[in-house]
Amino acid sequence: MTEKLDSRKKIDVEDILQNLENYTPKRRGWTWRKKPEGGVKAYKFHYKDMSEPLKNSVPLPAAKYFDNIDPQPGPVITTEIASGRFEDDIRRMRMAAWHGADHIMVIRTTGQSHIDGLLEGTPEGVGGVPITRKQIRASRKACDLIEDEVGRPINFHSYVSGVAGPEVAVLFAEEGVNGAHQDPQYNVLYRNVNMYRSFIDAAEAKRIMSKAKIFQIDGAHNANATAKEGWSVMPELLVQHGINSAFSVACGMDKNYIGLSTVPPCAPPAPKLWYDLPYAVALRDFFSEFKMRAQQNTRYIEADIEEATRTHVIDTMISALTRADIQSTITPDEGRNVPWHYNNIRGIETAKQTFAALDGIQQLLKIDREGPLGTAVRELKEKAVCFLEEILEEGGYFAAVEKGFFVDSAAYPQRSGDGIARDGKGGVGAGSIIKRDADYYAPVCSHFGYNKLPEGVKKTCAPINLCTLCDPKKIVYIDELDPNDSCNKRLEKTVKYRKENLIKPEVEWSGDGTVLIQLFLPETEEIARVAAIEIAKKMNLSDPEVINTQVMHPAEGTFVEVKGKVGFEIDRNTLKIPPKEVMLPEEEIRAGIKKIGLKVVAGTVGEDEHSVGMREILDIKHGGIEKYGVKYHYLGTSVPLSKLVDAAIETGSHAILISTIISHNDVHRSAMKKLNELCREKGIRDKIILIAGGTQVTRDMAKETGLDDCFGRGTKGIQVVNSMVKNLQARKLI
Ligand code: Z98
Repeated sequence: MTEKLDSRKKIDVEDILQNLENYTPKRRGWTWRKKPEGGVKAYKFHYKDMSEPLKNSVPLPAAKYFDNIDPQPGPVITTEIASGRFEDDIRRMRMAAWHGADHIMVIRTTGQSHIDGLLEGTPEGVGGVPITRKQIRASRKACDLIEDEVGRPINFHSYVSGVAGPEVAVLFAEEGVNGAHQDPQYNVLYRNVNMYRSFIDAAEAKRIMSKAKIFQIDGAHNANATAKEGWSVMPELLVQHGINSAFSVACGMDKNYIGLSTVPPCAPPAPKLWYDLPYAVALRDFFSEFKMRAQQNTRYIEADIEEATRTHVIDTMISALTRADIQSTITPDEGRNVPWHYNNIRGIETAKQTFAALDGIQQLLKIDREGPLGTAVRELKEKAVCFLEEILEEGGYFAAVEKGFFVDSAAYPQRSGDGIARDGKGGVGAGSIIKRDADYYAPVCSHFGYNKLPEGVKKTCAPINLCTLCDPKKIVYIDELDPNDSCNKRLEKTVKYRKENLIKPEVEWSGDGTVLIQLFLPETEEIARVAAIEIAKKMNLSDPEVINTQVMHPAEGTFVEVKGKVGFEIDRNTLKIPPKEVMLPEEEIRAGIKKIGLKVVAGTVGEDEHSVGMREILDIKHGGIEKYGVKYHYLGTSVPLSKLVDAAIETGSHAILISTIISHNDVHRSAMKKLNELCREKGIRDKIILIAGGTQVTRDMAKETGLDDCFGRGTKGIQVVNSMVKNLQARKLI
């Protein structure tokens, strides 16, 4: 039984599945990040709005220049995980948590919202995971371990909307799910669930969620994702938020647990800020007592990851400039038709980097309400109020839905007549509402509405000796119902990739073999698409599919991304892994160089006129050794070895760096050996460091040629100074 995760080992999914029938979550209810008063100090910086750092995490790539700090934004960061196999999602959750996600939403499988009851077992899903007790319990159990590993609670989340809303809410309350989407309007508009049934179910579900401290996210953002012009429905979005929030409060929910799902409704190339900023401000004015769960605009995302990232950055800036309690991250994977889990990580990184960069923005910049922004905010609010008044005049919410008030593409008060109209007598679950009898009594807690307790009964569930919410031991755990469509069967097939020595690339599922190739073809888009598939086939990729193209020029060429699958595996045991070089901290390197006043002579040796590689290693530009304080004498190209040695003696240098590129007849090897011999002859070998570099040079040549170190293609100045300082330390010269 895994008690604690080991960061050097993969999470053991089979082990998580052991003894699930007796597992109860360690923690229940939603949690926010902790923002220390007075901000957070990290490296040489003082962050104003950041939250407590993690115990274990993967920082942003540039963090290595800043002592590897990993500042964590104030808002909770969401990622959406949905591969169709929960056993694979568990590994994704761990990676996401290490990058800074603490709200993990699991999208459920297509069509589950139409099923009037609970699913059991762990069948494979399409477009998401079938949400079942086993799937939730195993995922929450994994989250319990992961949150200990990273040192911050993880909020696990899925959906309570749909015809089985109340049943799902009970399931979530029992299993310690921390957040859920719940909005009856979502059922009505997008899933055609009967409108009356939806609101009755919602009352019940919200009551249960409320008692379990499950954070609620509404569904208003779906209108700007569905409407023809997302930005034109802004007043309606405010109204939809208002309806769900007011209804939730009426059902007994605490406002701190009610989140508005808000998306900046416009996207570039439109002048986005003129729509999105007034909208963000109006929303936060109206709903100041509620939590804001901001999400990037997905309405206009297609398959281009860079475009999605740019929009994400701007949308996150709007959050930072106004307010977000939760920032959701999403990627263009819907357009690509595959959940590329590493894109989840990229989305999390985008939010983390943007919040770090914009830390304290509200102390530097103020929203100017005097100018056009104020006018636009006021206009939006007025339109939202008029929209609500019109709903009342028409006979209320249900009448307005019947008349197609919602998701009408025109900017209110205009109407295009293309809204989503629903029949009050129709939809999934129509005719299923039954009035409670006068003696109606349900012996369960968190129940909404009329409930006639028998005489003398104070606690509702006392006559049945407690309900499942009061006594979790009463929960009936059902394992797999279909032994074939089960995680056990699927895990058997992938064990070789997870626990044994076979390696296969994966994107969606363990061992799926999926890879993405990026190529440029000097052809028109039409030709490039077809040619790219042929190229992928010649590379032996199966099921090749173009997932993105970008015209570089209509005639000159096209960038294409193709996904496909490889059929082979690599045996880890056959790989020769070079020993990992441990680099000294940059501060230590600089201090060592300063202490000795490190000087070197350098030159390209033999008949060699190539000097670019050597100059890159020397010059401060592009991070050469000069950057770290090393002084150098560059003697030029085709320098005789003896001249280098003499120059080293004359200048009192500590090292000689030679570059050799031409390698016919192994001249590079003989030059390297000769340098060592010359230094010995002159009696300076024990005082001087000898290093060679070049395109044909490899690390292991040092031993063979008697030099101190050798470097090949792609070497950076830091590696050379690291080597020199280590060498000086070993010789006790510093
Ligand atoms: C998000 N990217 O909000 P189905 N209920 C509500 C929803 O908004 C959604 C569902 C249920 C979005 C995710 N939202 C999309 C209020 C979906 C989903 O019917 O099982 O697909 O329920 O983060």
